[in-house]
Amino acid sequence: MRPIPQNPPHGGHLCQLLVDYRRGVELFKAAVHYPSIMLTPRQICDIELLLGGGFSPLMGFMNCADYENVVARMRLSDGTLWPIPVTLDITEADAERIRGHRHVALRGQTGLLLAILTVQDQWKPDKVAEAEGVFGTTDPDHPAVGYLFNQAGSYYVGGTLEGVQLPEHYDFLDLRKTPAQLRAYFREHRWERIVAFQTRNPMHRAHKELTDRAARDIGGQLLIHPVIGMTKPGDIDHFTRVRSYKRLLKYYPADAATLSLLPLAMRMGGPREALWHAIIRKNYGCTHLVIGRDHAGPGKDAHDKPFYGPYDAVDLVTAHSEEVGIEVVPFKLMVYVPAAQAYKPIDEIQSQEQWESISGTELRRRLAEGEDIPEWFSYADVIAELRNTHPPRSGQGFAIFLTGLSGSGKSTIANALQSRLLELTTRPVTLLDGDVVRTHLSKGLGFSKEDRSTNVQRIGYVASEIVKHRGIVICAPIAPYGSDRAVNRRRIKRGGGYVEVFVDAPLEVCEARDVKGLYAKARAGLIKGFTGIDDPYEAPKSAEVVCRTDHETIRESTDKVISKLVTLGYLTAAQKVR
Ligand code: PPS
Repeated sequence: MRPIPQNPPHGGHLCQLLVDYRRGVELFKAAVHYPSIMLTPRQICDIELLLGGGFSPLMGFMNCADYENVVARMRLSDGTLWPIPVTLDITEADAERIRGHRHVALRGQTGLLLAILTVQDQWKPDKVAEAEGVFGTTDPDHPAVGYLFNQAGSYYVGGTLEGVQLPEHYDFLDLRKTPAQLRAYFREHRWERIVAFQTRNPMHRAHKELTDRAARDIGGQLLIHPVIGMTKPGDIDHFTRVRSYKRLLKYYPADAATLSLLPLAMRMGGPREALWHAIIRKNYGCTHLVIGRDHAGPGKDAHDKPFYGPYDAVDLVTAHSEEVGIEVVPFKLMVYVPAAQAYKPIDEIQSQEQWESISGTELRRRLAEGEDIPEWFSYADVIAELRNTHPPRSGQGFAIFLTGLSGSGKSTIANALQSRLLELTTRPVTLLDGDVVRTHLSKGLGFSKEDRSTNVQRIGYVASEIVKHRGIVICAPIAPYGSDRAVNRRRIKRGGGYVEVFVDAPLEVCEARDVKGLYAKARAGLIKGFTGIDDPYEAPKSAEVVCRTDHETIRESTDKVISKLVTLGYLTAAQKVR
């Protein structure tokens, strides 16, 4: 094992940018006269790491020279290794507003003053060069590239920071240690060799075994250092994860491991990000970092090809480990050997030995279907934490979204479904019928394209809240545009189930029914922009259920929807026959 360098560039000195009380009071007073910028959630994560010293030796948001060097050479302009741009992106309007000002007040989302930026420069970055240089791709499917192209402002402003206070948090306060606090903890406990474990996922027995081994191998202790700032979209929320890490921590021997939360906004930048993680952990006082296959990987591109090679991250960090002053501990994929009732690294498995493991996808499937998760895979109390916030589908909320022409039968099916669901389950069922919504939620809106979009997306928003709270909601607007339905589908699916039902009846049939006499008025030109007559209806192409109300009964249509809910797991078969 290589010795740890005595005087590493990131080791000793922490650039803590928070000022003392007196200076803080001065800055508060001065800030009244400065233009303000409200930081975005990602910038709030970045500023927390800057002010606390997690990004040492950075003294603020990068200026243009540092930025260009980092993009092109992975170094600041003074030659210090630094792989990821930490820039303050702003809109064109903000760039105009602060132009010529030497100081800018940086505020959190509630307006709280966090820091004063002493501006060095302002420039329009070449985002394509940044994407290629830092992430090796311009594919917007890469989360950081998508963010850069679609969300980040078009100007960057660089300068040094004087921090007034860290961004406010109200959760897990005892676990949010700054670099200085974590270093003090290590000193107090006489920990000298500390291996950090970086994660954005729940940890199970395989992780426990590998981290135990990592600490044993270096003859030191373990820091479980999960990222809770921003991770990959779709990840399990940090509240659930942290509760599960707290459960797991109890299984480590006393004084062998500690848990602290890292408010980092990940970029999913693969190798460069892994190197960044190493520098950050060095700043937090660690001597080693576990890095494995596809560390901080963003997944695959549109052609199903991984953005980075599986060991690019390990290779890049290993190549620079001496310069950073932190050693790489390779992540060993641990698998369970039933015959030995123990975990082993996969590369130590004999050819005749049987082994088992459960992938993340398989775990999610078992959670969704309420299936057993064996004790060898994870501790029961860790799984219980995940199940609390990830109930099986039969315990999740769901939305039935009926769409179709006026007179197609949406309201009739919606009412029938409501009665059936109230009969079959004991759960509350909300009905958001088109007409009813327009008398309350969307009162005042008309039938222009914009007003219809607003109306349909409002329904989607309310439905998503109901579903998130595990309720059942039936929506029945015309919802003529595919794009609005797609927005709703995405939004609702985040919290539970979404079943789109295309209530399909030919226009002639709807017109012949003309329940409200509106088609006749539309034909007579008394109503303008009537769906199906002189306004479009984009028929869904991938609805979960299609009901042909011109040749099936309401009972048949309702049964189809109920059967679909059973097949998808949102209702149990027992509920169906109740
Ligand atoms: S939309 O397009 O989804 O916002 O429409 P929605 O909120 O479902 O409202 C449709 C009901 O409003 C009546 N109505 C019209 N429909 C379509 N086009 C025009 N111009 C129009 N003007 C009034 C009509 O009764 C619809 O009721 P349903 O229940 O669909 O028959």
